[in-house]
Amino acid sequence: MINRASPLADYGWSQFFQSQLSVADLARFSPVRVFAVHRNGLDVAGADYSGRVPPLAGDDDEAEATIGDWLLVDRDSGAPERVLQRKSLFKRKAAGTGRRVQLIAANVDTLFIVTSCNQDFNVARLERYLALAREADVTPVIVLTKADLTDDPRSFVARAARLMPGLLVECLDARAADEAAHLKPWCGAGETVALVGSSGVGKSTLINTLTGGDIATRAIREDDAHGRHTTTGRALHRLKAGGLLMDTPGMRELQLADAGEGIEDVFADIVALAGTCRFADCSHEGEPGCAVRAALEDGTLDPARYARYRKLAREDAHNSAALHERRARERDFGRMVKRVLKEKTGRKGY
Ligand SMILES: Nc1nc2c(ncn2[C@@H]2O[C@H](COP(=O)(O)OP(=O)(O)OP(=O)(O)O)[C@@H](O)[C@H]2O)c(=O)[nH]1
Ligand SMILES: [Mg+2]
Ligand SMILES: [Zn+2]
Repeated sequence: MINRASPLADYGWSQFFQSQLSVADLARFSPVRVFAVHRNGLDVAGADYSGRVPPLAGDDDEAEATIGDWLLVDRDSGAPERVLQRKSLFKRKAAGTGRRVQLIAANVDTLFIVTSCNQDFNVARLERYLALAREADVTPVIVLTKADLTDDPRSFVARAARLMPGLLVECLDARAADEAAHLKPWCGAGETVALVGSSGVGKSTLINTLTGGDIATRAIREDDAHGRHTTTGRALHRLKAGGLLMDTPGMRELQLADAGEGIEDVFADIVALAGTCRFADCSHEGEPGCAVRAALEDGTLDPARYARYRKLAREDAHNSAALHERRARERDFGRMVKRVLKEKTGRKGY
């Protein structure tokens, strides 16, 4: 539960983070939220501390701070102490040949997966976004825009709702404030939302409607001008309903990396079916007693959906394998360095 008495709640602070602080932490550190990440520092803000702090170095990619993170900052020295455990985390395989993980955004509560009531509506793409949301531990909400341009918004809502049991779907005209108000339950004080969706579906329009300004379009242009890989700009914006909107270029480039669990969530029915095949390692390619084949043959499993699942799972396996390989290489290198240092210092008799 959010402590309304605390101005920190306005930045998204909640019991989840509060419970990570010891009495000693409280005496010495202030919690602050990361608003922007620069090469040489982090822009942070909190109830009684705001400014730029040096980046936090870690021996592992995930120890670094990203946008949306909560940090403890030493009230006297201004030095960052540690990143608090995250509620959720978006990450992706970094650009280039190396396959390091790049952190995109932390502590997002809700992901608005935006698509329109027209030919942009694409089940495979939506499933991909759903898997990313589930993998990041973020609640997905499908937002169907351009409801005003179709005669049949209900058929789009029905198709979206079928993607996953219990999935939340909203359908609206993104330009209309009274309709965007349907999204209020996820936009209130203490809440952090992010948006994904292809070009032209109305993300900027919706952001403008939800923030009551034109900051969204401006922020995007600034980011593009500075280059996507250097800075992320100021990426957290205040929503009219009191919450925060996270808008970073990284969100637009999300790929599946280590999203295995997210995929299994979205396709839980297929995973359950595969669990009833006679052989535990069934490849569903013609083994006897294969429940997946049987379901495809009797029409209870849609072959197109099964094909989309296989494609996502293959892509994920490929990304994850490359990732683990790189992590193992880095570990080996670290051990080698330690060994060499030890030998050296040993010889000198230290
Ligand atoms: N009629 C109608 N037009 C909309 C709606 N949402 C967006 N539009 C229009 O669709 C066009 C594209 O909207 P944007 O908000 O720029 O789309 P975007 O998702 O930000 O696109 P990118 O920035 O390229 O990723 C604009 O002309 C909007 O006015 C809607 O719900 N109804
Ligand atoms: Mg836009
Ligand atoms: Zn099988």
